[in-house]
Amino acid sequence: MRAAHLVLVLGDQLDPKKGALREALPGVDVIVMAEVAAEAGYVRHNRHKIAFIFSAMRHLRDDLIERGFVVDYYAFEDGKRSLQEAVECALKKGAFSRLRCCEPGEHRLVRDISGWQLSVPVEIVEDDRFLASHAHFTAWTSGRKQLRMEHFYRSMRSTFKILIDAEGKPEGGKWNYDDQNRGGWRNKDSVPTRVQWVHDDVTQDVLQLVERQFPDHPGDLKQFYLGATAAQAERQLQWFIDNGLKRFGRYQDALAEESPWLFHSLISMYLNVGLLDPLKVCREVECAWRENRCGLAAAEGFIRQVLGWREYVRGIYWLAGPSYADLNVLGAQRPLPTWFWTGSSDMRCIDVALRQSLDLGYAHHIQRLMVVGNFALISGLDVKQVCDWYLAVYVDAFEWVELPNTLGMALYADGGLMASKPYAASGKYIQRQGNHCSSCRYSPAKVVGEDACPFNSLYWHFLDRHAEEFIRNPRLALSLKNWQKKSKDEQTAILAWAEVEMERLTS
Ligand code: FAD
Ligand code: DLZ
Ligand code: SF4
Repeated sequence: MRAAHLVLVLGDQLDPKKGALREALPGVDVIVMAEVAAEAGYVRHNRHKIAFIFSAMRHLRDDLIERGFVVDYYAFEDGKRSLQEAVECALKKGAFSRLRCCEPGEHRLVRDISGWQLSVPVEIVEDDRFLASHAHFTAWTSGRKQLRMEHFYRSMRSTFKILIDAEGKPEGGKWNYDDQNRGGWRNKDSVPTRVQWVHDDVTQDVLQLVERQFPDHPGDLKQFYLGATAAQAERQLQWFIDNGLKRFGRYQDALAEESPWLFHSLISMYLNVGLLDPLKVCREVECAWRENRCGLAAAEGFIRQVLGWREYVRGIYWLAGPSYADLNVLGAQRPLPTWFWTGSSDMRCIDVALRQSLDLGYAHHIQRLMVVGNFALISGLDVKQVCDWYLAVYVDAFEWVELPNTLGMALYADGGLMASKPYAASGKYIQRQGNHCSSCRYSPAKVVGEDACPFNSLYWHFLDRHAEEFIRNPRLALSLKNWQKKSKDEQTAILAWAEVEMERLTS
């Protein structure tokens, strides 16, 4: 029998068969888990996120104890301020040959943990909750001029044989059915009611704790809607496959007044903390298609998100290194408006997205990218402040996934490492994708004037002020041409109005 290890399990590493737990021995090793102020407070995390993580941690603790492990668990009100403090306290309680820990999902914590001076050595094992290991992603990047998601996604489909036919070709003859996934919301379909959980005593205790301890954080816990166990996460996935998947593709990019989640899966938070396994998720969705329970465009559209985007952004985060967070190639420096914390901008699409983000910790992809992110991009909001806001408000936000999506995809602050063009759009796009504009005080058809949709003038201002940087990008040629076709007088009026709007909306 080998010497005992102290095994540190972080709040987003809750798969009992993976990470540092994979080789843990019941009856020999001791597991340490800690709810600590440093992790709960490094940004103003949404209360849903803190409650979800604490409750899921406590459920895993109970599960591990049932499997025969000793778990040294520090609850928030035990007062341990940092993970290091909890680990030092746990080390004093036994004789351990080392501390084992799975690689955290943030450079900040990797740096911290690697620097701990403890009475035993620290061993950090690779995070095997992802399909593409660091070596896999690095090998894929080798010799490539551009690191486009689509190419990575195709290689992942082939490697894991997902939606691949007997001859090794993509099912249906095409890799990507994105052209069928852009429907707007016209109120023609009814949105199914979501799974409602009856929260057990563990979750009820945590909800009260979070109300008590985090009064200044966003999040309306009266609406707490998350499960906290792998079984609940699996039920959410099954619910989605039965009720959402069929229409997921068609309405993937839709924006609706009626529902925060439309036909989206609501599984990102479970995947990100280890309550769901990404490969299993992809296989179950593939299986639903093979059994004729959804169309190919829906299954492919969904699998692309999990097998493609999710693994790709993680690869980019680790490849780019800690300095990625400092990039700001467009020099965006306007302070984040205070209404990001209240949802009172007076722009209907933005306020709907902000309020659900603050109250529930959830917004779907198009709200994050084309509504909130688009506004931040075209009005030149400070990149760091925007990224911190995204890291704080969303239940599923961990830096490895939040940063590339926000800094790279939404804000184009990495100059195109991730996105082949900035995701900038005028009010017309938002109008086409949904029904917010009909209840807005602004008109998406107007560019200048008190009732003009602010997205319109800001969009042209963005293109104009960065024209030199964008001129060589073929994907922006048409937009720039449309701008240049306008008369000088019109351009002057639009630019002047955009400046008035930027000042008013961001001061
Ligand atoms: P669905 O729409 O049902 O998609 C299915 C799954 O695909 C998601 O659960 C998620 O695991 C995966 N996925 C889809 N798109 C992406 C993507 N671009 N990157 C990574 N995974 C993806 N996702 C996070 O998990 N955490 C974040 O902090 C986060 N921040 C984002 C910030 C911005 C600016 C943008 C544009 C996107 C961000 N995303 C983030 C990606 C995506 O918006 C969320 O994963 C998705 O909205 C979660 O809701 P869902 O589970 O209902 O997803
Ligand atoms: C996000 C988070 C929060 C809110 N609280 C804790 C905690 O109290 N204890 C813990 O171990 N982990 C927590 N986490 C998750 C960590 O911050 C996470 O491991 C890093 O963000 C790296 O992904
Ligand atoms: Fe948003 Fe403009 Fe439409 Fe108002 S008019 S909802 S601000 S896109």
